[in-house]
Amino acid sequence: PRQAIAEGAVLLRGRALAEEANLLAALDAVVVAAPFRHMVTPGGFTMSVAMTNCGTAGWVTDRRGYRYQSGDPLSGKPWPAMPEIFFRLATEAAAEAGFPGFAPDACLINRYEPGAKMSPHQDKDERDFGQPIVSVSLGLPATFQFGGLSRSDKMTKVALEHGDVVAWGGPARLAYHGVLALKDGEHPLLGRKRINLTFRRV
Ligand code: MD3
Ligand code: FE
Repeated sequence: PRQAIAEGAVLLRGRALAEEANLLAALDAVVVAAPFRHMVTPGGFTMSVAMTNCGTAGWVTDRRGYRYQSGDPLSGKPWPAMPEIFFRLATEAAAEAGFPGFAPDACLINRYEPGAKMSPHQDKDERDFGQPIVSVSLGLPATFQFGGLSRSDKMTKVALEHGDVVAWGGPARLAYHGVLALKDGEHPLLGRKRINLTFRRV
């Protein structure tokens, strides 16, 4: 089922479920090579969401700013390659959502434990806002919120569950969005956490 949740934002409920075992195995391999860490924002705050990356570029933040870089600052080595199963899911889901030709080079992996949240922000560290963003939710459900192009625009909430895939493009690409504090719970495959894979062309 394909559901428009805003202009340019398409929710594919359960789209990742058929591949859940393969996705989790690939995720484990990435995390062995590049462990999750809590990054620090330019303002000096440690993020409650733990992050890592795979692909030829990875998103990082530190006291110097936000950017994409080819290497993991923890190891000094390149980020792990994007697993084929990740790339295929992202490109196929994008095409189904109306964004053919999407070829992500970066996958940011966010880990939420109970209480972790992401305050409303825009994704604007990429060069071409004509490219969509694809996100895959795994594990515990979260309340996602998105608004308009201005921080003060009213926000709409949507529950994102294990296996849901969302493509954000067109007029939704620069929308403010965030994730409310994760409620505690136990997911049969992932335990007490939520994982979000965010695919981008940077
Ligand atoms: C809507 N992550 O990493 S993914 C992020 O669930 C981020 O971890 C959230 O926001 C998470 O930057 C949300 C969904 C998402 C990603 C990008 C968007 C929604 C978006 C860009 C524009 C509008
Ligand atoms: Fe974002």
